[in-house]
Amino acid sequence: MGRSSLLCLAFGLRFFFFFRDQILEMFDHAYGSYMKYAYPADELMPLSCRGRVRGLEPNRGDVDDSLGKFSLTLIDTLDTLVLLNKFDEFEEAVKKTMRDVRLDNDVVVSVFETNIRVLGGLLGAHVMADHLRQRGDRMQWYRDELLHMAKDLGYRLLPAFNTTSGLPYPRVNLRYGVLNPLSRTGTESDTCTACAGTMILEFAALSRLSGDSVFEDHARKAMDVLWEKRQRGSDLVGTVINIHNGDWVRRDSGVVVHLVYFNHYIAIMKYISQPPLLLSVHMHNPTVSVRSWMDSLLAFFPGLQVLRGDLKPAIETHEMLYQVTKQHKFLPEAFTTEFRVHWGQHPLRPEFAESTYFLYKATGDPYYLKVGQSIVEKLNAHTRVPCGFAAVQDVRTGTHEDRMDSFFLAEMFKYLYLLFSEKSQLPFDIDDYVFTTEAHLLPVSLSTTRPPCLGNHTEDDLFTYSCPSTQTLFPNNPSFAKSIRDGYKYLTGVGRAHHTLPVRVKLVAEVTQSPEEEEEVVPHIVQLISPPFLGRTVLTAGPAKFGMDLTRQEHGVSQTVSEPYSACGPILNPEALQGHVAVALRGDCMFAAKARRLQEAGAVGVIFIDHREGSSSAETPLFQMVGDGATTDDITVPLVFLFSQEGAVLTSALQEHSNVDVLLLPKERQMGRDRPEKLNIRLRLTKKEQEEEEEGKDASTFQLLLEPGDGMIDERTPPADHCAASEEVRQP
Ligand code: DMJ
Repeated sequence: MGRSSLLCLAFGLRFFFFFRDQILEMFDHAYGSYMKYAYPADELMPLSCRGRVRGLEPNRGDVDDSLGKFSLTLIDTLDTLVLLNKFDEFEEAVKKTMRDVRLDNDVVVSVFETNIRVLGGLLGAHVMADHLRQRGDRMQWYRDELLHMAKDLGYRLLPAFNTTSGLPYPRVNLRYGVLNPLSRTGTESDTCTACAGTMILEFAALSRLSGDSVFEDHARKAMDVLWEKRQRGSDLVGTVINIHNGDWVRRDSGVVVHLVYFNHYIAIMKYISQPPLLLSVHMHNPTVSVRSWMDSLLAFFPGLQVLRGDLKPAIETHEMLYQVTKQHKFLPEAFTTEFRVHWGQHPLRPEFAESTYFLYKATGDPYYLKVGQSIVEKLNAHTRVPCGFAAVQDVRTGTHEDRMDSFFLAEMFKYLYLLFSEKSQLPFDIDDYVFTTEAHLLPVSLSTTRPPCLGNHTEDDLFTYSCPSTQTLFPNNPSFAKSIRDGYKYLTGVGRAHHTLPVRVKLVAEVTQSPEEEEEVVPHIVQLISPPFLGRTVLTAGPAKFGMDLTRQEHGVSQTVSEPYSACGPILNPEALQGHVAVALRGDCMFAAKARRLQEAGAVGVIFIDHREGSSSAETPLFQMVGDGATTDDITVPLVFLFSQEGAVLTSALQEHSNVDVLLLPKERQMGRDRPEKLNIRLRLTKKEQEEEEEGKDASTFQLLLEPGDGMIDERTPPADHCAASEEVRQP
């Protein structure tokens, strides 16, 4: 080995050790804070430095259904302690669990959350305790107490399956079950698909470890019902199902549905995956996307794709997610297809770290260590507080929320620690275990099914190389992952994108807004100038980086709404658009594509209106629309963007008055602001109209005269004393 290789190796090892130590220190801070300030409560409130006890804190709705007064965070953390080689702490924590935790609580809990966090936590911890016991140096006193607790909990969850269909109720009372009059639950009629279909992992493990098949039988039946209810044409399932008759309540289908049978996977790849995006579709009409935003939970999917051996889309989607974290620091709970924040909360979710770990395992590409490093650094820099780590209330402001969910300890630290650990540094062979939904570790040997790598592949099997192997997937091409990632480098608009993406749905950043960007966004306006607005209604607008440069010339004409409103298909009302400014809804396709189509149809400008309900320029920073990565020189009409509240002012004006004349121009050139005389518009009824009016006819025409005078222009809503000019206006 040459000197430079040795230096690289030494540097690499130091890099590894440094981050592993840092992760251990962070874990100690998080777990130590929970034990010190919160235990035996379910969760830590890291800002108040105390435990969250259900009933004593303001009710947060569904999210509180995870809290069963069973020291949730302690149980969820048990097997993490073993993985992190904290055996003393594990032994102590198991003893505390046995001594303090009660399951017979009169509390209504979520069946799904209790299954993945508590049942899964107890099973994972039992497997670890058993492993240590068998090694012979620890836990010799252990008598399967955790497995007994798991079985007890399993029996407490079973009443949920007491429905005609076999699909479980979403909630259960730990003491009274579902149908007991004291249970305070059992009125629900539907549940989420993942809630019904993913119980099988923990329930089957419980049956196989305890020897009692009742758990597996019930969970399998629920899974079979979902399979029966799948849409046969697409092989997709909806997201919410009626537990009594098995009818779909919500037919949108997305990857947050954790049911990924082979056929479902194929269907997801066919309809939902549009690398790098994953877009929910309608299960019966799967070529139609049902929303234009993605939620952060989908970040687990690249990891699952790695396990499926389907690396390319995994790399693409993960890279897209990484770009989003670069723009917003963390994955917001929901973000649009244009990578803007749809819902800004970030409750320290682990899915992105999870996928990063699996991609590193599959590719060995140090790039993923860098991604891990950025996760660690951002957690420390932006979420660490004196009593733990606090969720982010809004990634746009960085404000904290007083919560540290148990999955932060159960999952985040496992995946980060594994990412920076050599196999030999782990207390067991990690490849002998599967990760549950909550990252609890169950032995692969519990499975009676054939190992996936030995399956027979049919010609239809698109993913012949199950189980990732860098050798078979990209032989002699160590930069395979990089070559895929490079196509997504500027996806979110941080940096520049001047290339076409090799993806089914072409998508690059359409907006620029982030602080990293070099250009300032010049505020524009849409000024309504025809009667009765007379320039007093001024709507703040965002400019476009392509199309007519409005800083050089302004544009004024009346407008018409495009058909279809999204302007993503053939334009159906070209006659109406001729010579008018078109109004079109944002979403479904690129701004540039809409503009091109409307220009071709004869529109002389386009006002885009945001599709996110309630958005406004008062609350959302303005951005600049950019092109689609290809040349936009052919687009010559002026383009501006209105948030939906401002858009609503415009569309209701259009509804009331068939033609509304507008000016599109930079805000600093607003008509009448500095030069009021220029917009002192007086309306005179023509002589003809006066005559007709006298005859009782309503056939008003207007004559607009610009006169020097004392008229003043207000923004949006004029005060009453500025109505003088409009008093002369008659509605047509
Ligand atoms: C975890 O509790 C589980 O991974 C669940 O399936 C999804 N949500 C959280 C983590 O975000």
